[in-house]
Amino acid sequence: MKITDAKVFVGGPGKNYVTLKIITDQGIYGLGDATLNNRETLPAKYLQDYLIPNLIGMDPRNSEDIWQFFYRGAYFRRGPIAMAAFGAIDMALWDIKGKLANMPLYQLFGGKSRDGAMVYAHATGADLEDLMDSISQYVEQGYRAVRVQCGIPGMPTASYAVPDKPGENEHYMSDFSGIRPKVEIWNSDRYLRYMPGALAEIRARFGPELKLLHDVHHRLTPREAAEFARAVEPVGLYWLEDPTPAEDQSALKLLRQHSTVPVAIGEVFNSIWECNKLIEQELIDFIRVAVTYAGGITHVKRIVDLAGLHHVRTGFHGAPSHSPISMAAQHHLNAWAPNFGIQEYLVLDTPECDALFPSEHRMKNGMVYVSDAPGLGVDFDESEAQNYSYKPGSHPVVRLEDGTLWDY
Ligand code: GCO
Ligand code: MG
Repeated sequence: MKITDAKVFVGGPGKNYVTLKIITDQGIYGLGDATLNNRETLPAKYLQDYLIPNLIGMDPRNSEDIWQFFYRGAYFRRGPIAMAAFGAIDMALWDIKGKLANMPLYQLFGGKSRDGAMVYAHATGADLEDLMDSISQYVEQGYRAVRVQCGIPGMPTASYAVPDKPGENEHYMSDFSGIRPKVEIWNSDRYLRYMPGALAEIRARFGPELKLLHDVHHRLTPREAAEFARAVEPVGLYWLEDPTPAEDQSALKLLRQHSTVPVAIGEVFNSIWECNKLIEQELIDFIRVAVTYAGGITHVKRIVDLAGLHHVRTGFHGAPSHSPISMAAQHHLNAWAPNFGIQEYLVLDTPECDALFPSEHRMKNGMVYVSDAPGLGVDFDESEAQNYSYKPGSHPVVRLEDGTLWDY
């Protein structure tokens, strides 16, 4: 069996999804997602210029050897661009393998460990009351877990993932108004004074059963993160996400000494070498990697297995920048993983997105039910794809009030 061709498409409804299609001499094809939010053209170019010319003629069944060939063979390896490109190839090869076996991928991993996988929604508000309304809407839709973010009184601009005005639905993933990022102003003192009380009010309003999550988005120092974690302890958070900038694997030691609040980290990691110490030293409770830019199923499965040895559960990244292809790969891993925790689910389930990526994976009452179709169980309509093209977008950058650049 041989790979005869591979194509890359960039674009989608409101997002620049990077979709890879690998075609074989037996009429079977596989799909992969290489979307690196706001840097989408780079993994696409890496695939087109370097990886695809090598891929043609390879046997798609040797997904492990192909992964090693690209990773070890790159010499300058790792990094989000390369790992997103390898990841897309890997997903597509697993898709082909599943189709050859005529089995859904979760069967190839070891079968189902659960019927449905719990997901969380992202509730956001310009202020606390606006956030309360957003949480209520998700609770009414049947979600059992909600991540909560709101504006901070006195903060000069809106902060991470919150709208400027109540009632606005903030599309915080990409600003398509131009390539130069908008600037958000941040003040950790105001956040530390306000947010613990706001979380306590949310808990009081919604009661003990609703799982509450909160994302700090890398903005606190280790000492501040420890103070915050201790202050929110009575709220009983399901998780505290990215309390410190994620590259420092020792930063969470101080937090651990002062609090038992569960910590989730890893959406920016692209290899096991960025989280092995965090996992082995049991400094985290949830690992947030995504198959999209952490090297695909082959590499993420290794991280999941290491995590399982250390009581660390999965909480894969699922921001709207992931296409339904990588989300499908995660649905299969979530169905199988013995140490599954929760799945972020912010997919834009619009009719346009469903037309571009038809699939039988279903979300109901805050749970995802994996498809039984062979392979990934998601398709890609190339004629629909002709309606979309690449649009440059950016994340905001963050500065302190005196102008110092801070972590977004
Ligand atoms: C999340 C993330 C995202 C990131 C985004 C950047 O937890 O969903 O923090 O919101 O900001 O993925 O592209
Ligand atoms: Mg996050």
